[in-house]
Amino acid sequence: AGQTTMQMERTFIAIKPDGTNRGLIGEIIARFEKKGYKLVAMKAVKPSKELAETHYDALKEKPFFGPLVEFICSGLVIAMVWEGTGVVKTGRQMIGATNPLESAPGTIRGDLGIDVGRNVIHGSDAVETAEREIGIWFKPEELVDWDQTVKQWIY
Ligand code: RTP
Repeated sequence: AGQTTMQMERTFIAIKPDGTNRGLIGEIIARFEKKGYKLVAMKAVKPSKELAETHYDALKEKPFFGPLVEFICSGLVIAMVWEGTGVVKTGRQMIGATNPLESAPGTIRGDLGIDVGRNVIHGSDAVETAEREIGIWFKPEELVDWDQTVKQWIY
């Protein structure tokens, strides 16, 4: 009785090397925390070429694929899984349009960037994509099962 074991929606969020270099890690995490989402996994990695290529597999025919992979592997990435109602779609709204020149003020890219190749952050574009990306970046046991009871009334 009581608590159901319903699996909440999850998304994969990554702060890209430009974001970590510029000292934006705390700012970005704070936005997801304050919105009311729950952090269930996080790690700092300098991705291998294989990891970056797998992650961006859908873009492998694009002219910017090589430079994109090289950029993602060039420095520190903060890989995270965030959980909560509508987190995939709302996370994308919080991130803003791919091109920071077109993303609205108030969004992460709209507030913090100007270059499409250096757009600070990645967020999964669909629930299925999120599941795939979480599986690429994390082992199942790295997803933390923890209780946010004290703050549950916020949600
Ligand atoms: P992301 O996957 O990183 O959240 O970005 P997105 O869905 O908004 O954009 P997508 O089209 O999937 O592109 C992935 C990343 O590739 C880089 N990109 N560069 N014209 C270009 O040089 C170009 N276009 C896209 C961006 O870093 C983009 O986030």
